[in-house]
Amino acid sequence: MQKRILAAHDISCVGKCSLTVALPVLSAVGLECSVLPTAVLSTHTGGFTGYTFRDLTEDVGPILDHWATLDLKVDAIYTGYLGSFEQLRLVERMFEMYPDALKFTDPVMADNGKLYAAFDRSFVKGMAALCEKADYIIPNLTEATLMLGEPYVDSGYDEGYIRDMLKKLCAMGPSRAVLTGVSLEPGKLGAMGYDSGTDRFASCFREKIDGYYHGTGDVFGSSLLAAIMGGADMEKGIKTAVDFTVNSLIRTKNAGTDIRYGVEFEREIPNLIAAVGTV
Ligand code: PXL
Repeated sequence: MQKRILAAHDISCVGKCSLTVALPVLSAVGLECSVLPTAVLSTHTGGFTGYTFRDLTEDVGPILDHWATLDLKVDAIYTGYLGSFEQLRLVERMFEMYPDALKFTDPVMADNGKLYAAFDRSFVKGMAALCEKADYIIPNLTEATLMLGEPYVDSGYDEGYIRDMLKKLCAMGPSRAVLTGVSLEPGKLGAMGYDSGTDRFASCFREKIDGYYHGTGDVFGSSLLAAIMGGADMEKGIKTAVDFTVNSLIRTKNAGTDIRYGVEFEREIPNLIAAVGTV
């Protein structure tokens, strides 16, 4: 039977990120991607001004009420950018509705040491509480330090620091955590993860592509979830997602695309399908 993911993220109409990345990436490997749109924006909030923002919090409760009347089989819940503090509670309710689903949470709220435009410190606490209930979390270094109440360090750390942070993230509740945007040597960037069930770390690093490309975390997260649903262990999942992300970034850079408009991942999809196999 086809596996179903429920993806709770915003729709940014222009500037590829969140649902406009999760839908094509998860669908391409044969997964059904059902959506819970958290907000509709004319563009994402990074690098643009004057964007519209329609918070869909009022619709989320009734959507979940309706789903509760259906006999939905849900294999994974993928949460990302949430439109309001209240939605954190609603997502927890969705977690409770589908106890057997893999709860895969990207605590989207910050990057480069800074919270995104729509969020404040109280949201960080709420997101940390949601992560406690998830099975698999994929924060970047900024989000991880915010949730752990530690100062943000953007360079000069070592592998021990990252391993320690991964263990602390798993101690919050999830059995697996992957940190993105990790750099242990100049010119290299990648991700490192920890599986507390097997007590094993996994990582993959590639050449650092200069420039801050919006939506990169969503390209990574969607491809990691695709690989996991295809049966990959953490090591293979991280490698698949880092390769998909970096190869897409190289295409974007070579095309000279404005970095705000997102990553050119579409033409890398055949390689992702080859890596993941049939889900
Ligand atoms: O890619 C993360 C993201 C998702 N959705 C919206 C955003 C951002 C990052 O800025 O603004 C609306």
